[in-house]
Amino acid sequence: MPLDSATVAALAEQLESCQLRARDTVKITDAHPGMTLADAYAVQDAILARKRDRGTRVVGWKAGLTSPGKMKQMGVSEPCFGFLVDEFVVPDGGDVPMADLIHPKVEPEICFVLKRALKGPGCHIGAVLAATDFVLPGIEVIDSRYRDFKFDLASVIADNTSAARFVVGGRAVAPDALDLRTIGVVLEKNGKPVAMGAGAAVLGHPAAAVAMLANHLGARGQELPAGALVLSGGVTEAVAVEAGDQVCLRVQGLGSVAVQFR
Ligand code: 0L1
Ligand code: MG
Repeated sequence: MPLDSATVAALAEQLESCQLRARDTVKITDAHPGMTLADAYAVQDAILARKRDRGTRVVGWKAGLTSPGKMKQMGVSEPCFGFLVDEFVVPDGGDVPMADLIHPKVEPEICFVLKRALKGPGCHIGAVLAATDFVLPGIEVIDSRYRDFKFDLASVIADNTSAARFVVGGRAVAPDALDLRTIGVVLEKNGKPVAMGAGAAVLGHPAAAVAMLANHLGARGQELPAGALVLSGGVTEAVAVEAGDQVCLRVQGLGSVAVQFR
């Protein structure tokens, strides 16, 4: 049975409060086992509305759970989508205070910046590549608000797909200068490689994740505007970090981007 609007608002308040105070909670489907994915996106929308009411700006979108490694790691079977706001931005080489987060992990991402709007339905890899101004490397810092990162798909969607921080940097390159399926990524922690993979790990082609996101938004009467930044999903499993860790992502042809935790 769909959640009523008071319950959606209460769950948004609960999850956003956990994010802002760096406190965890049990997954919300424990109390609401009948929650649908539409309910989950309604909670996510309500979290965004709370942030917008405080003057927070949307600066991008993300696809999550887009690689077999991530789906297996988290025990779910389909991608999910979330928003990125200004409070999540970390400059390249910047610091992330651990006190602001619960149990962060990092993911290597191929990021797209659009020169033209993209609107589903019917969006496909070709449309994404034609609308992309450039791609660049990014590190997403995810921080599930759920205890021990234990959730199901509805719970994680409501929790804005664990979005917490992100950093983009490296070289911005037009997508036709690269083969995004075979592009190699190496994620290093404290100077040692800890995860590696190729772009094809993201739904066969990272642009496929952007197309899915555009189709998801299109079904809700929304679009990705010109200038949108999109994180297309972790190329590898996520890697846990702790205070003192330095993380560097190197992407073939796109240079590197870094972040540190203190
Ligand atoms: O960006 C992601 O792939 C994360 C999606 C949410 C699942 C998780 O917290 O690992
Ligand atoms: Mg991600």
